[in-house]
Amino acid sequence: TAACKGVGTFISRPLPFLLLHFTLLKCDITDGNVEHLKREHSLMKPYQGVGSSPSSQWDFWGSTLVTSSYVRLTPDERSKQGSIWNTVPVHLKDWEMHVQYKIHGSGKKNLHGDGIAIWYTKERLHPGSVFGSNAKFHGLALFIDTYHNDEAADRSFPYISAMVNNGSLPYDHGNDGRTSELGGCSSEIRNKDHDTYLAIRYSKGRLTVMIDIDDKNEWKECIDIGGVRLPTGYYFGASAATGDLSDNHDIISMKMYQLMVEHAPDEDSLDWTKIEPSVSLLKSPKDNIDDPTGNFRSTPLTGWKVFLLLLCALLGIVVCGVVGAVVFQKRQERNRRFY
Ligand SMILES: [Ca+2]
Repeated sequence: TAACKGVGTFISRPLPFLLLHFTLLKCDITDGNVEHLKREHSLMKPYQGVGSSPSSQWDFWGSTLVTSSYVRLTPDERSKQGSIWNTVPVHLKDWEMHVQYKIHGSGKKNLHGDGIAIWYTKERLHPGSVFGSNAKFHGLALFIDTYHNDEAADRSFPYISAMVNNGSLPYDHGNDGRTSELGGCSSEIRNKDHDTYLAIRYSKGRLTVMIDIDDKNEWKECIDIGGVRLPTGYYFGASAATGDLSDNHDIISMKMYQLMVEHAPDEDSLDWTKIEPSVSLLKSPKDNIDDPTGNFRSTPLTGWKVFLLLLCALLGIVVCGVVGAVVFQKRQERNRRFY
């Protein structure tokens, strides 16, 4: 069916990818995507030419160290800041970014910090106070926050959260960005023996963040919100910072996939570079699915769905029939006894 046409294309993929994508590509998440790796927006081993040549597609800054097997944004040392940025603006309307990373260090529980931020922003290579980058950014940020700044808050760390900003809202480091976050989840991502993964999907106004921390090739949902508006023409990046407490903040890869999604002609003719980053929080993501103006189109009833509905209805009728018959029989028996 049209709603599930992406699935077939993954069969030919290597197994880890097949499994990763399979769980993400449930037909109810988006209405049919074929993914393509976009090399110009991807950062992969052995990171050839990163930062050193004029034709390089990634720049780095600060404490960032590029080796042949990882990009270390900060070492496990105090007061470091580093970032890495794609030099090519993204002109895709629907995309999925997979980040493979590792946060590790000698600090024991609650004695490590501060974390990594993944960015899709107008600004690039703009150092600042938010995980090494600009606080009043334009666009999307995803924070992998390993240190509990606001101890009064009732949540466990590390905590992953998302924020959309039009440049007007500063991220508040003191309360771990709680006042500006759109959603998030706690996740034990530190000091794992294996790499950890994060997938950020943006399609038709819906932002979905999935995590894979157990090395089992299974995505777990962390964030799913609708009504998110992001322009094209922004840049992907990653940054990290340490303070009094520290960690190694390593990016292993950032892989960007184009999602093949159809848009209405009037939507397509808009100048997507002019969109101002925003979120309409008036509706829940679930409401978005049937919203004709919204950014997420409802999936038509496909063959197997109709079949399931009919099956349920049929089962219902059979169950009612059986129960009815049993009740009727019991009554008859009772009546007979009294006669
Ligand atoms: Ca924090």
